[in-house]
Amino acid sequence: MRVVVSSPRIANNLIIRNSVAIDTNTPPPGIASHGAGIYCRLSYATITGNTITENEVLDDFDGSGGGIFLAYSMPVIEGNRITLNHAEQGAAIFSQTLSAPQILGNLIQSNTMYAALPFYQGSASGAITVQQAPDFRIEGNTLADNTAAVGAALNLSGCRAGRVQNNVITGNRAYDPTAFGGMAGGIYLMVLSDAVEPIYVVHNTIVGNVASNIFGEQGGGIAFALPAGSDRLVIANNLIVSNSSGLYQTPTPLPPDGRATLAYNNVFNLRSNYLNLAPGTGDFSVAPGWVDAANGDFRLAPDSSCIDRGSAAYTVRVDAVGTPRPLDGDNDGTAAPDVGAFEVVHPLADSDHDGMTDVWEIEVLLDPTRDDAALDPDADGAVNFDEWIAGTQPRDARSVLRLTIPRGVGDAVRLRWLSVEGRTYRVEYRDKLLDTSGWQMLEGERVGTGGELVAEDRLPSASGRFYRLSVSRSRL
Ligand SMILES: [Ca+2]
Ligand SMILES: [Ca+2]
Ligand SMILES: [Ca+2]
Ligand SMILES: [Ca+2]
Repeated sequence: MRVVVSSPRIANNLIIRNSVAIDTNTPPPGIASHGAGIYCRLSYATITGNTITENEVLDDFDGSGGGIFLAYSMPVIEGNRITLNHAEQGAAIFSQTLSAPQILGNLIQSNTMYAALPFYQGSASGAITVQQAPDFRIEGNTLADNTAAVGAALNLSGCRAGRVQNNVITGNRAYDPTAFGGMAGGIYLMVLSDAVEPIYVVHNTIVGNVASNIFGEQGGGIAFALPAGSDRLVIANNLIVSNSSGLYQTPTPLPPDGRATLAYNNVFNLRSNYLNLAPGTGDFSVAPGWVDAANGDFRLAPDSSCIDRGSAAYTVRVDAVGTPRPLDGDNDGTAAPDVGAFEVVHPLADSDHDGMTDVWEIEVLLDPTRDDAALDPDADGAVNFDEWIAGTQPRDARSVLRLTIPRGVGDAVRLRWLSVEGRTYRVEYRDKLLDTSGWQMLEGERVGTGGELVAEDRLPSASGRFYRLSVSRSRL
């Protein structure tokens, strides 16, 4: 598919087994073959929900973009499965000069160039390669099992601004079949001094990636190059764990190299954690404790020491699955972001101290990070805190506690309301609003069933009577 000067929506397609051979028409022969799955030029494409698999660019000189190629484009690439594609550079996605891609929530797995010496020498740069972007966002993706010589999952060079956040980067391997190369199993960055903003690498879970070669370790997790005078790289709140090694800064011939800002990363790897650089402020090194690493579930276990250990200065508003940050994941009364891509929700915590638990606020789409108890977003007359007590939905005006009192009284008054399980109700009455004897209970307390409840007043006052319904949360 070739897209030029347009903003198409490319959704829910299967794009499979397309092949771009070596381009013999563009002089000099044998160069410039790009975009076997989708080729975008001057395009604002929205590319969502596609499966893009087993596509190949066979040019082993500078072929790029086995899955998707971008030139002068600003696409949103979201929620796709991009697997088993082949190209020399960017086997999954290659983004060329002046493209500003947003790559969100995709599965990018097992992309690489063929390695069959002497014809094919594997991928030179990683599954997603972004070069000289004015800006980019790579967020919430799973990048797994990709192979390339430099930056097996991500290779980001000469970009002027951008963010890599909330990604899970696992099982990628920096490998060059000539056996001399292999740098940055997870992420490779080269940041020049003309970057207009820092490149932010924050809240990623980078685990089990490899960059071992005959020279030793060159950044199983992350490797970066900062020429002298370049310091616009922030690496914070990441889990960099169980990689062959942690962070590696390439030495440049003429020191001093630029310095990256490292902060609040957990760097805990098989061999060296830091090569050619020092730990940053708040960096630490412990086994994180996963939910189920064997099955690829890299959320933090409930007792993980990475909970609430991140820095608010470098956080992202939501985690990889949309859970708001920061939450009080250890329920000690203070909320702070967790390190890595996922925020832990403690079953009892109330991070914003507004009386409603995080679990419930997330379930009913309220904000668990700020006091919104007194708001009434569905305008049904019940504020959020009252809906929490009543067990009704704060974003659904039809869901509200209301006592229905029939007009026209016969020999008995039947009062009705919709009940909720786990709640206890009492109906009370008085004959005059200013009755000094106070409210009298009608019948006993009633336990919510999830259905309608009826209370019957068999001796209504002939001159009129006031009723009220109160609700409380039953004990758990
Ligand atoms: Ca937290
Ligand atoms: Ca709360
Ligand atoms: Ca309401
Ligand atoms: Ca409501």
